[in-house]
Amino acid sequence: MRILKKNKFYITTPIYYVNDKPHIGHTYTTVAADVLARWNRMLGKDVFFLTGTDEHGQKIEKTAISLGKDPKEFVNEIVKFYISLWKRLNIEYSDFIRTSEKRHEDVVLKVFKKLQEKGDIYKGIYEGWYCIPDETFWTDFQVKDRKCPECGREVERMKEEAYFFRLSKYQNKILNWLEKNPDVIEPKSRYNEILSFVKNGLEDISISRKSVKWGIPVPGDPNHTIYVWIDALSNYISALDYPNGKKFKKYWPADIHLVGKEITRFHAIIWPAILFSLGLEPPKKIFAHGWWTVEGQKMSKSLGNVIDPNILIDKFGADAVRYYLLREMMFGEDGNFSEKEFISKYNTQLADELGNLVNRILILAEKYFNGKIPKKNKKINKNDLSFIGIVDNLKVKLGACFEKLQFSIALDEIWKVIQAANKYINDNKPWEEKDEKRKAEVIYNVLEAVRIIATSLYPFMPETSEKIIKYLGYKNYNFSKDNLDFGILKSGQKILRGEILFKKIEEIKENTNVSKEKNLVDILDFKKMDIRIGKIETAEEIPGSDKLLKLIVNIGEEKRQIVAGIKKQYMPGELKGKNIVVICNLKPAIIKGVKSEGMLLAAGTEPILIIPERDVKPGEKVS
Ligand code: ME8
Repeated sequence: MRILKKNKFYITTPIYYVNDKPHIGHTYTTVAADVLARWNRMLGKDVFFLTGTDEHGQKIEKTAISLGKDPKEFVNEIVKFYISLWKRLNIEYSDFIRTSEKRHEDVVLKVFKKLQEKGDIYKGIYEGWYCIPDETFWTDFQVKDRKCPECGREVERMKEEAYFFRLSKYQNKILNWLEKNPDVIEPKSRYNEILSFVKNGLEDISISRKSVKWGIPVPGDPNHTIYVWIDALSNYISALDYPNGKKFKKYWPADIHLVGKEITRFHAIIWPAILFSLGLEPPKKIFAHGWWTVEGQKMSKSLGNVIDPNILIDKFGADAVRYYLLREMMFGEDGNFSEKEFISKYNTQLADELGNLVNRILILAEKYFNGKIPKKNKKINKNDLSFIGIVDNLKVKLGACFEKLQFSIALDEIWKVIQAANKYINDNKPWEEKDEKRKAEVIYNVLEAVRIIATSLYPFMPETSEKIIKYLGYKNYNFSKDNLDFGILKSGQKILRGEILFKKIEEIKENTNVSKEKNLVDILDFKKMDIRIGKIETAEEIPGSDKLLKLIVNIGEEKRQIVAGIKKQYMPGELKGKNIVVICNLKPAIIKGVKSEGMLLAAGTEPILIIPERDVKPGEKVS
């Protein structure tokens, strides 16, 4: 049987690491993919939209261990945050792949074996910078001044046996592919970057690690696990049941891999090389979008400025979040998240312009036409040609924008129609119109514009679109591109007046709620803290310091040296034998030249130690 491929559309997001909960960056890519998937469904295509999670590797293994959890148990907990967020945001994916699933692991093993059979894998020595306490290898690119980028401690040059993939063998093939397909990587700046990187020469890459246990073992050599490149990238075909699955035959090659700009090389060089080695076609497009910063700064846990999309949804609703993310930032460029800007866009564009338009016209139809869609005139009044032209042109403009993934421009175009409709009502003042026919005509035209606006907004704001369509009296409605034509709205249909679409939000002054909330520690952050009872074994002064004492504290299975600023309150002699509360899993710090491997909990500006009321064993967890 021949499989009809022409009308299919296969779109993917990166699979996200589950070492933490999703933030607006992950949300952005997934919402953009959902918008594109919905638009392609509107075009009548058979869409397969894949997202998922990247669950193996050292970082996840370590985070799990620091929480006293088995990695599988830990990833099972975190993945729920992704699944529930996507549900709240109405992400209609076709499949959600997890790299810890058996179906994925089976395919990764097949891929590895095929590359081996092809002669593209060999065993060699991987050399890199190694952080001994962290048990992590780093590349030259990641290490500055011989310091571990994670903990800041000195790294050492180390060698490890590893499997390598012959990336260098595919240099010419990749170069040819890039040169023949100048649009295959977008935006253009990324394409140029990749092209010159490939021209400079490709080196073979290591594809296994001995030091990582939480991963898929190399077939026939279980001391090694398969490193992220092959494991993660294979998700795009494992979800399709490569090599023999029907889905694979139907949907591969991917029409578009949406990724953030930092993983472009990974997708535009390593992945096509693996595919060439497997004898498969490369993806048709890789689009690398830009990065969100928050109030001008990089989002990071240590800065405490990571934006939790759930808080935004609680406050503004799922559609407003989807809208803001895609309207604010040009797809492909970087953008800045600001709650002030969010509220301003929400109030002016969603509440004033869109919300008011819908509300106003429904009120007019209710008042003058008994809550029904008024009669449509057979012939268009020549005074309305310009307005109807604007509305009717929208579908062509949208088509062009979606073709180029210009989401924010598509929204600009929809808003031009919303503004034109508001202006048309103001100019024609149907409430003053004496001629009933003309009054009907004006109100019909606006209601029809509203139907087209709702249809065009469907990929971006599906809940809002569905509400508007329901208000226009539809029970079943097909969100399709054909329904973007003017003149389809049926006269006589009974309209509904539901709740207001977007209630205005009061302006929040400088200290926004998000910035207050961003200082809140969630349960996951708290669980990460290892807080225990410690017994002070010795305390001594630190020469040259009038505040600090050096303590040796027994925290159960080990003793820690801790530097504490309590000299003014306590004499070293009185501290011996005291039980205190200690945070045990902080990175060691050097204070006044003395190493400190933990922190005491104390209260007040002249800190007084927090001491348990009764005797508790050293090492006991504080919860
Ligand atoms: O890289 N702005 O996973 P990850 C915009 N598992 N987008 C952002 C962002 C930001 N500030 N931060 C993250 C991985 N993203 C690998 C991918 S794919 C085979 C393996 C989005 O959890 C963006 O899409 O670090 C970025 O590429 C992705 O999240 C990285 O997610």
